[in-house]
Parts: sequence; C-alpha cells; structure tokens
Amino acid sequence: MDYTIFAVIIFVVALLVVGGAFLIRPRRPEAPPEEREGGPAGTTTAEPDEEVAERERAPAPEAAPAAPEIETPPPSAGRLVRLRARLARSQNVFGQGLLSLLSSDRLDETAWEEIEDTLITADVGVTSASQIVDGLRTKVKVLGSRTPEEVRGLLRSELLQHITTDQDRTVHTEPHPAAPAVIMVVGVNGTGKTTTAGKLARVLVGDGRSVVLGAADTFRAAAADQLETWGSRVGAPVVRRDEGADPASVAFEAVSRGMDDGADTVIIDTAGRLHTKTGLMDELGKVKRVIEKKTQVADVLLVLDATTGQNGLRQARVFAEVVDISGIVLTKLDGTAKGGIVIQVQRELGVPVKLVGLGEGPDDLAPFDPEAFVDAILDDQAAQ
Ligand SMILES: Nc1nc2c(ncn2[C@@H]2O[C@H](COP(=O)(O)OP(=O)(O)O)[C@@H](O)[C@H]2O)c(=O)[nH]1
Ligand SMILES: [Mg+2]
Repeated sequence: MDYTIFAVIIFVVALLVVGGAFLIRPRRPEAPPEEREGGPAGTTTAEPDEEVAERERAPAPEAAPAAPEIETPPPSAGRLVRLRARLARSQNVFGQGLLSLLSSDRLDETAWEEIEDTLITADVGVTSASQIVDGLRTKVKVLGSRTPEEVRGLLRSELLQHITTDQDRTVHTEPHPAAPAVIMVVGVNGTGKTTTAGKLARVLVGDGRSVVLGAADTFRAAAADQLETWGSRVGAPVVRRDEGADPASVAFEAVSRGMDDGADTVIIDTAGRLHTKTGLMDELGKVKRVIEKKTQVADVLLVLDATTGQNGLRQARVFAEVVDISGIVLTKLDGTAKGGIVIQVQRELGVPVKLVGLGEGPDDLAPFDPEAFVDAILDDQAAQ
C-alpha cells in the first residue's frame, strides 16, 4: 500500500522534472513570420507537438512593455519631386487634353471653345480660362506653325503665368526669439485639417524641429484622438481637453506649452463646423485673439479639398471672410484631375497655395512649387 503511494509520488516528481527541462531549455529563435506564413493558403506546416507547446508556454515577446516607437520622418527637401508622379497621374487628363487640342492642325473657334471648356472643367475658373485662351491665341498667332515642343512650351508659360504670384509661399515655422511660431489650421470639416496638421508636424520633425500640437477642435473627442495619433508617431506632444471645452483655451494652453518647452512651432488644429458665419467668426476670432495674448500667429492656413470644386470654394470664401488667411493648403489633389483649382483659389482669395496634399500617407504633403506643378501636368512621362 505505502509502496504504491511512494511509486506514484516518484512518478509525479519525474514527470515534473521532465516537464521543467522543457521549460528551461533555451528557446530557439523563431522563424520570421514570412517563412511561417509561406505555405500555400489553406495548408499548415506540421510542427512537432513539443515545439508548439514550447511556444505557447514561452512569454510572448509583445508582452514586454513596449516603448512607444517614434518614427523619424524624411526631411522635406525634394518632396514635390517625389510626389510628382502622383500629381502627373491625377492631372494628366487635364494636361494631355489641352496639349492635344492645341496641337490640332486647325485651331478654329470650336477648337478654342473646347480648350476653354477643358480649362473650366479642370476648375481653372471662367475668368482665368478666358484669359488663358486669349493669351494662347495671341501666342499661337505669333508662332505660326507649331511643333509639339512649341505647343508644350507656350502652354507651360501661359499656365505658369496664371499660377505664379509674387506672394510668399513659405509656411512661417521659424520660431521667434522668445516664442514658437504658431500656425493655425482652419477650414470646412472633412477637408483634411487634422491630417494636414499631422503631416506638417512630421515635415517639421523630419527637418529637425520641435513641435507642439494643439487640438482646438473640441467638438468631437475623436478629432483630438486623431491628432494625438499623429503626434505620438513623431514624438510631438498634443495639448487637448475634454470634448466641448473652449477651443481658445486649448489653443492658449498649447502655445504656453510650446513656450515652456522651448518648441520651435505650435500647430493649432481647429473645428470646421459651418454652423453660422457669426458662430464661426466668434470661435476662430477668439482662438486667434487668445493666441495673440502670447505671441503673433505666423500663418493661418486654410485647408481646401480640391475635389469639392465650386462648393468647396464657396465655403472657403466664408472662412477667408472671418479670419485673415495667409496661405492655402490644397488637399486631395491625388483624387481629382481638377488641378486648375490652384489658379482659381489663388485668384478668388488673393492668397497663395503654400502646400498640397497628395495622398493619405503620412508623408504625402509637399510645399507647392508652380514649376514642378505645371511640369507634372504636362509631362506624360512622369505619369508612367
Ligand atoms: N486622398 C487624400 N486624402 C486626404 C488628403 N488629406 C486628407 N485626406 C483624407 O481626408 C479625410 C478627412 O481628413 P481630416 O484631416 O480628418 O479632415 P478635417 O475634418 O478637416 O480635420 C481623411 O480620411 C484623410 O485621410 C489628401 O491629400 N489626399
Ligand atoms: Mg479634424
């Protein structure tokens, strides 16, 4: 009887020892995930039971408290060149349409009307379209016969003339001696304000600057969460308050934080509800005034969704009336062939396009450069 109990105990101890040996055996490095997932779909690679058990018992590597990974975004230089293919792809219909019309042997009234229509369809605006056609007609007359290169050359110079302004296109992100540069981002909901604020923070961090983000869109908590995601990816602190808090006080706090931290630039994201014009004016006006108690606002960037055409432009005009806009960010140019909006918005608002958004990716924001823009419109090669 006692013997039996003794034998059972020995057996259990032996089992534990053998099991323990498996546990303390050094783990073999796991195969990279690609290799394990490499088999054809629906099949699984057979593994020895012991190996499976071992993996299950071993603490998962993810279990260790992971330090938040901070990305190092690429510097901003050469952005538009990198994104040029994307621009060419979206604007090619516009550019190639104009080039082929202009290259036709006989440029009669109908052909000129078609050229004007193509420009209007691309959102150049009626006034600019007719001016561009007039300019082209004069140049074509002077030129006489036209080679494809000449056609391209004259269209290029005509478009450039309408896109170029003598206004400053730099975003003023350089800090003052005792205060950071403050950038306000305004515009209608859904145009890409928060995304632009996040992308701009990345550009600046990539260029070696320190940035504080202010979530002054307090209308929805999700807006602050969205900004926080952008900030955390590049290690930029985000100043936020509860949903419904006063946007101006968030902006004030963000600027104070920027000063305390000795940050270079503070970017304030705002709400874009078009409730009433007075409501909007009160809110944005107050945000700006409160910031100005600390330091001047270096730039007020109006974000405009290039896919929204005349409707978007109408709404942008309301913003321009309630707050002094110093630059335009034209987003979603990747999603429309209507790049002519650059000409129209600058003309309508009298403010230069400073940045363009060319995708949802974190680094798809570029400084606007008229020459690179026109070249992308006209260059069919870049679209390949
Ligand atoms: N394709 C494309 N999508 C963009 C661009 N900029 C912003 N978006 C998208 O537009 C949507 C609205 O952006 P969000 O920043 O939340 O707009 P907000 O309401 O003005 O803050 C999001 O899905 C963005 O990813 C852009 O340049 N290209
Ligand atoms: Mg937003």
